[in-house]
Order: sequence, then structure tokens, then C-alpha cells
Amino acid sequence: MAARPAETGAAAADDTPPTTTAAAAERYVGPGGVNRARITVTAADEAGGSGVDRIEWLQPSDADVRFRPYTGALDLPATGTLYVRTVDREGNADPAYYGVDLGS
Ligand SMILES: [Ca+2]
Repeated sequence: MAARPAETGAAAADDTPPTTTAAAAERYVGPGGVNRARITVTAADEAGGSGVDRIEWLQPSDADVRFRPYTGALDLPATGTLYVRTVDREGNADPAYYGVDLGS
């Protein structure tokens, strides 16, 4: 893997984390009478920034707690709190995880 070229000039600097937005777009009663929520996450980097690299999500009430890559709308039990964050291509992370209350 080739070394990255040195960054020069003001245009190469991106020290600003992206902005993450999450919305519980829909709540419904799933199989077994379990309340569920569908959540859509969107993110944008600042104008002139390096761009969004990835969105990650974590639900502490999950039996297997780990950060997962966000690849599309989430469909989760409507309980606890969902945390999401976004990382841009320079590694700047939305500093505080964005918490979404899934409880109804
Ligand atoms: Ca940025």
C-alpha cells in the first residue's frame, strides 16, 4: 500500500467532524407484540470537507454490544437508546454519539 502523499495547503486540512442526524421514522408492533422502530441515519461533512467515510451505530441493550457499520435503515426493538456517529475521511468523528431514545 503506497504511502499517502503529504498534505499541503489549507485546502487539505479537515479538522471538522461531520454532522450526524438520526430520526426514528416509524414505530410499529412487530411479531410477538414487540414494539419496534425503524431509524434512518443521515450524515454530511462540512462544505469543502473530506466527506463522510462511514456511519457507525451501537445499541447498549443489545446482547452483543459492538459498533456496527450502518448500511441502511435500522429496524430495532423499541427499547433503550441507540447511539450513532459519523467519521469523515480524515478520521474526524462526530464527537458525542448521537443518542436516539427508542423507548415509546
Ligand atoms: Ca470534515
